[in-house]
Amino acid sequence: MKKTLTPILIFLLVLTYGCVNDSKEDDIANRMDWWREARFGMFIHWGLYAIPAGEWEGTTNHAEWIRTTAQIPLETYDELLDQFNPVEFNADQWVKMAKDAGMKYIVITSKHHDGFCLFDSEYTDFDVMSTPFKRDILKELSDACAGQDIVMCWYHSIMDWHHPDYLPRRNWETDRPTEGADMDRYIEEYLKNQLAELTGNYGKIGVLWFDGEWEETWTHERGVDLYNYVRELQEDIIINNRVDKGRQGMQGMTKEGEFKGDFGTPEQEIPDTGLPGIDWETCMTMNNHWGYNKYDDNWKSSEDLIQKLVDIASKGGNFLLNVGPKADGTFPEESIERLKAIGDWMAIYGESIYGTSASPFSSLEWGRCTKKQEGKNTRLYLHVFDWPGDNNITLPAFDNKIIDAFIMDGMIKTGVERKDGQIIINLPAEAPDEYSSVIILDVKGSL
Ligand code: H79
Repeated sequence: MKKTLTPILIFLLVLTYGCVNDSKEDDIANRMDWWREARFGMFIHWGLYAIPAGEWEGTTNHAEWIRTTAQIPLETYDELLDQFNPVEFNADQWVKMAKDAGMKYIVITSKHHDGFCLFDSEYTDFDVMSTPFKRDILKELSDACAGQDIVMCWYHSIMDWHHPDYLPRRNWETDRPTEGADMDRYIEEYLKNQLAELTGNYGKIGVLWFDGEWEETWTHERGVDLYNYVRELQEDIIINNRVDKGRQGMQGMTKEGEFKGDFGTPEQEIPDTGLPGIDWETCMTMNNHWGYNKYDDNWKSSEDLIQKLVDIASKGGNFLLNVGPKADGTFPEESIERLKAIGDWMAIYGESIYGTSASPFSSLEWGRCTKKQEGKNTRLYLHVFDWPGDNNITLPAFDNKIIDAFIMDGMIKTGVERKDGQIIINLPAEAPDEYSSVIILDVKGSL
């Protein structure tokens, strides 16, 4: 009896394990679905630091780090509270600007390293309710996002230069004694309670984007615990890899090993190649600063930003593009112009970005490629950055049968032929788009 049952039991055990495993992977895929489809989001860095606008006692290279880069004593920094009154702030307008740019989600600083909270928190007075403005900015934004079908997400700094229990202090801070400070209490009674507020009071949240995890007080164990805690608060929430200690510097991908985090976070850089099966998001500024700096005029061109979005999509990543609003509650004019230009491009070419996956070609001298599986066939989007003088572009050889080629703007059919193994697509003399024109190539099967 025993002999005959054992193999059956083992078989059943293996079967159950297989099913459990599969369903776990399905859950992850399902919860990442909207994010993988979205490809493009807006980062917003806003807080008290918008008031000095990058300038402190004659130096002008500051932004959201100003309290540390200008070594401002806590008491002095606290005085900014009385000046925070962004009367021009209009949540619907902000969300509309993101939506019109083709962005699908917004990640805003609920709290940056300075500790100031843009929301009404029960656990601190260092929040927007202590300013003359007295309006919960995150409430207004999350309502606006819900109304315009944009996913609301929070950037929440682990590092905190304001809370008395957070350790370590900055090495130049001599007026804030560490006696009695308790990092565990900071986590259990402050950080976690605020995360409960942020996931409890504003509807469904898409992403929790942690930062400041590199400090020596933040450990792998604390990262795992925080990840599990947040996932219990909202089970479908997506959490970046800066919750744990696995980030590889500014390059941002997660190191090998048992590190938590649903996606990698390259900062101010784009990986050389995509990494199959790995979710990642490049976050980047339009000029040199995250928070508003009125002296920073090193703006990337609209063409550069559009081509960066395409480059990232062609490597299977997301693009989180930053805006640093001014203290009056408006976006810098330069940011508005760039969002509009990107939006005009996305209105025509959005389908070549949303829900696409990485290029099947390793490199293309004239631009980039994104692709979409459509039933049994594959649609390739060929993004031509450098319009050729000889009226055609060449693709490396592949065996799939070619169905058709189109100029995407207007879906105008164009010629395509195979020659010496390569695929040659005919193009009109003039580029249809000044930034990046897209040619669609439909082929049989998968690539
Ligand atoms: O919120 C924006 C910046 O304020 C914040 N992240 C973006 C999204 C940021 N914090 N620090 N930095 C950017 C640059 C600091 C990098 C370093 Fe490190 C921290 C260098 C050494 C410690 C992390 C760990 C990167 C390299 C090693």
